[in-house]
Amino acid sequence: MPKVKFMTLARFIIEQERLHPEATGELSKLLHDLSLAAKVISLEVNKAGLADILGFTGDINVQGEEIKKLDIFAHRMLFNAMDHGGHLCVMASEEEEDIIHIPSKFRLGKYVLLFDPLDGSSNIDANISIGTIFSIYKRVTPDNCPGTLEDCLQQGVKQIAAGYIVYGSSTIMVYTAGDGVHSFTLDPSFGEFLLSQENIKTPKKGKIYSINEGNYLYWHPGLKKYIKWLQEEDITSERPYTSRYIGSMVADIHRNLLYGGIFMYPADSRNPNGKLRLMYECNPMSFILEKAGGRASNGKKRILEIKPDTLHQRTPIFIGSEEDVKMVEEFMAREEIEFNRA
Ligand code: AHM
Ligand code: MG
Repeated sequence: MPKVKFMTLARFIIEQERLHPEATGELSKLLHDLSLAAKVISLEVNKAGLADILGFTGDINVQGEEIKKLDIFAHRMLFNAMDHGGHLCVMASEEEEDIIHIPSKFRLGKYVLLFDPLDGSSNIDANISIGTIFSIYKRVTPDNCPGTLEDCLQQGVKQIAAGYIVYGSSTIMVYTAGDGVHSFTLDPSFGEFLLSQENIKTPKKGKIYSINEGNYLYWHPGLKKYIKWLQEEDITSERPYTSRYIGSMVADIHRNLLYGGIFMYPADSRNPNGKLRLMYECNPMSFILEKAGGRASNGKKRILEIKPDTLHQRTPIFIGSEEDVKMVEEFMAREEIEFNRA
């Protein structure tokens, strides 16, 4: 009989902790609580299509309860799973304008959690994969008071851990606590995340590019040339590339992490800062990709080195295989010079 490594997420986290004798176990508990929230969100995402069939399309259900949009549900679920563990001092979410305070009894923890509860939620009605993204920092303010905005506005390089959950044909959680990137697949029959890939490394170069080409007209000239270059035939550099774009960042980046390639959400003449959010979308995804051997930049500088000013600020992003990201940076830098000379 082949030997199967039956490793639950809970057991894996404990075993990782043993490798670090200085660990207090608090980060492990945070990851565990996050996985619990992910299981409940996953169940709800799977039922999303039934909302119409069962007639739950209004704001009130048959019990007289308010029916929440799925992204609000995911936001509340994460808050409820994370607010009373005692390991956090503050949270922030895409769904809340300001930082989220932790109830007074539990708010002296040493960690900070930022999350996008349900990214790509405009895809829900079409049954397309969506995801949750999270980012964890150590607090920078004194630990005898509640966390502040300063604790949330740290550079991405300071992340202690980051991860995402993709709700696709199966539910997969990918995380790194700095030591490697690992993925776990949810077994729906007994509700456990099981180790599916340990120490994921993304290919140094891929053959896939992912970008919303509908915005072509508004792109930087260097980016236009890069995309055209990807489409040309050249056997030595394995061109033309293949285009794959779901429009759901977690799913697009997850695929490229495994197969190699580049995901781009650039700035353009209509949106000079791009679309995606630095603190809870780009930073955690960049931390994961870098830990898997990839690269992530805003076209000029490493995403993880951007100094944040506000909680919901946006940034252009080019993320994926190292050689591919370097190549688009080169194209844009070259064009910038010509652009400036003109
Ligand atoms: P959201 O945070 O409102 O869900 O938007 C983020 C999503 C990403 O998942 C995806 O990469 C991007 O928006 C797609 O945008 P576009 O439709 O402009 O291509
Ligand atoms: Mg989002």
